[in-house]
Amino acid sequence: MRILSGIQPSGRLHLGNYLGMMQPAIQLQDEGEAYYFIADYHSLTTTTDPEALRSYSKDLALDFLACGLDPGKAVFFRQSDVPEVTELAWMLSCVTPMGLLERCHSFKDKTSRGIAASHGLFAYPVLMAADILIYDSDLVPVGQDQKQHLEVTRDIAQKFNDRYGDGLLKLPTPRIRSETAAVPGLDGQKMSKSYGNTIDLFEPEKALRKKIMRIVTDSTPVEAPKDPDGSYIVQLYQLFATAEETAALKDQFRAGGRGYGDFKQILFEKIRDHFAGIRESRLELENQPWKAEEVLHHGAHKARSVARMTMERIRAAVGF
Ligand code: AQP
Repeated sequence: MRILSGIQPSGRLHLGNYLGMMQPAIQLQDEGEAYYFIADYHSLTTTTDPEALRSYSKDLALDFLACGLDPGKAVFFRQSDVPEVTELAWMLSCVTPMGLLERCHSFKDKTSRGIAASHGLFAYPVLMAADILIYDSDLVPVGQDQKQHLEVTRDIAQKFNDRYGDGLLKLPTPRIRSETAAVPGLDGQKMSKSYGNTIDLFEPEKALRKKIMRIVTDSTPVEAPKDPDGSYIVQLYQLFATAEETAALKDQFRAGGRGYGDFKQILFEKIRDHFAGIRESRLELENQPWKAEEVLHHGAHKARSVARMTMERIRAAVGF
């Protein structure tokens, strides 16, 4: 089984990215041939500063390794080190109906928030399809927000196969872990870089605490009982706590007598402790930047050789 996933270097890694994609992907590296990549072509749709892009890419490589990506098990590479993927994207574009892309929520959502409506942003799902299809991927671990793009990938692959030959491209299956499919941000909307509501994994401790203190709550007074079910504090806490710990926190909400500040402090300590080991590994890796470069170099070589083989088959099929 081949597993594939990617993440854009368009900002700092946040809890949504980690729980929705990175952690499940890393767990899956034991179950098949894993291909994980830094989606730098994709991030050109939103990241316009070259220095920022370079720095985010470097950070993401360290993040992945610190979080447990094992280069002995997974092929880890930069998307732009496999330029064949852009050739496949063009070929896929030629079988993709405009209507299919026009229906994509992500484009409408991003342009409604002021991101320039470039052709790249519109055609993003086609490049994503190429990313997946060029490696004959079976399984794609992603968050809920990518479900529609996976459906588009399957539609495009089917159209390509209908035109050029059955079985040419493999139809992938998404793997969406229900508990972490849409991690809420500070304001309860989906945690997202472009909503400015993220909690970043590698934020310094003081900044992390400050962020958590900004989680939106209602104005119930300290002494009054509080509803745990609608609380974003509880929603985030349960992602890191045991069932018993979550039940105990909910009881404290219902009992009254404690303010939201206390509960935020409990959440802060939980997150801080949960990531203590990962943060330490990240610091060690920062001092050995060549390690990540080496891993990416080897990964690019392996990924590119697979992509080239696919493209030989595809180029012949379209009549080149
Ligand atoms: N809040 C989230 N909950 C669960 N999964 C999430 N993902 C992102 N946010 C959440 C998953 O992270 C992976 C990487 O996605 P990406 O590189 O496309 O980043 P993104 O979706 O663009 O992340 P953002 O922060 O949401 O960025 P913008 O602001 O650009 O939309 C994907 O698998 C995604 O599902």
